[in-house]
Amino acid sequence: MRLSRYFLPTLKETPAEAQIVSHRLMLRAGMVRQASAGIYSWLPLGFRVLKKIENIVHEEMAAAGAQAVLMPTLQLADLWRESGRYDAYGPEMLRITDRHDREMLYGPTNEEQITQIVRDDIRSYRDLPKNLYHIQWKFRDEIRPRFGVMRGREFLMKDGYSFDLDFESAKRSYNSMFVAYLRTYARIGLKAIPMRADSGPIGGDLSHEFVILADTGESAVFADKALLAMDPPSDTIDFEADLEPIMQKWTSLYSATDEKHDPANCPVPAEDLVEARGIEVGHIFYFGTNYSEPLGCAVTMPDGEKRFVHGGSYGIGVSRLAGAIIEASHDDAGIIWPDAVAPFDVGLINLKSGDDACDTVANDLDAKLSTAGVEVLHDDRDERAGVKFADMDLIGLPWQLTVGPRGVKSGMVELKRRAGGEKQELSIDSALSQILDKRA
Ligand code: P5A
Repeated sequence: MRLSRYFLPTLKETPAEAQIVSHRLMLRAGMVRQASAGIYSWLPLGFRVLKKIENIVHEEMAAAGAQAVLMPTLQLADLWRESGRYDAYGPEMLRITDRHDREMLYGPTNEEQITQIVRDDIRSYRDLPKNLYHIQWKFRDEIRPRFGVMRGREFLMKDGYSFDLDFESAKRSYNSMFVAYLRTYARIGLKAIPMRADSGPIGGDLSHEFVILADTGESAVFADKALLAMDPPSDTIDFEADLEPIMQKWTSLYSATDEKHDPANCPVPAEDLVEARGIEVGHIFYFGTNYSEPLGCAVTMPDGEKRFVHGGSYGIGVSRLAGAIIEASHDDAGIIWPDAVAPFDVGLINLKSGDDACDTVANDLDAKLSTAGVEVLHDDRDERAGVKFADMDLIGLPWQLTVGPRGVKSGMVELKRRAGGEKQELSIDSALSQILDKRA
């Protein structure tokens, strides 16, 4: 992609309305623009990151046996009256009336909608378990939307729902999502810690939130340092196997947010306790028959008995993650994307666009990398070197490959790794093979 044609409206000035670094950097790097309070448009660079995160989520959900669907954003108020949440949800719910005076709402979550689908189409115990999810926009009329996409009113969530015959089977579904979440965050390049949580408006009696550590996180978290040192479950994990041992391993070590942490009763000695700041990037719930009973979602057992299904729901804050990654990975110059979610792999800088020798080398590098499947953002603009380097650092692509008039004479280019900042003078071929090797 040539930067001269790309829509990348970077800003030099720090926008005054942005209080936290991810919000500032997302605006400055031209990733998002605010449409109204807590509602954002995603521009090309930001949208690419969102899609990268979504792809990882889709792959990990598939590995764990969940199936993708797509439910609407608008739901019928009557469905929420059946569950009893229409009134209980309060002013956070955006309520809408259509031309026929039918009351509707912009979904803040989809427990009711998915339960209706399963209620209408699943009749027999033989059809369970099922695990269905979608990635869809949500709306919650937060009283104080802030921190950009981290606490929006409209935000993108992966929300999944499991349906099982009994607690044991539902716990297996819960465990598989727990493990899938650990893997998802690890693949994105984040260290996520599970914490025992309250279930809030979703309800139920078993719940964990997943918190990533970042100095600028909203809440204080306390954890056994051994938990922080744990490696995520391997990517060859068998989701058919009993995952309870992994679950136990991850939940037996102490972790708590500040609301739950009681220094007087903390089981971890002070020298083993880490205090950090965190951002909630996921939350999972087991709520038994809380939705299936009021909505009448039951299956017929072999003896003809009707049984209400046991449910769980599993959320990942997809749009929040874009901000959370930046909170966890940036420096004074800008964003430092983890390779897995970077909007492009390589920023190719031509220091002297219009110069034949530079253009030939830059175009050739662009073509070779692109052919090899490397995503290149090629800065072919007629701008000063300082502007080009500053923009590249700001948008944070993992590699910067610079072609300049002095180097090309002797067939040399400069390769910089954005994380760490090491620079190397290399021949064109070795620069290419370094980038390709690192990806392999
Ligand atoms: C689980 C899936 C639920 O809604 N129902 C379906 C359950 N859980 S949750 O904790 O309320 O939300 C799941 C994740 O969504 C992100 N999130 C937000 N992201 C941006 N702005 C918001 N206002 C917002 N609210 C929730 C969080 O990452 C949360 O863990």
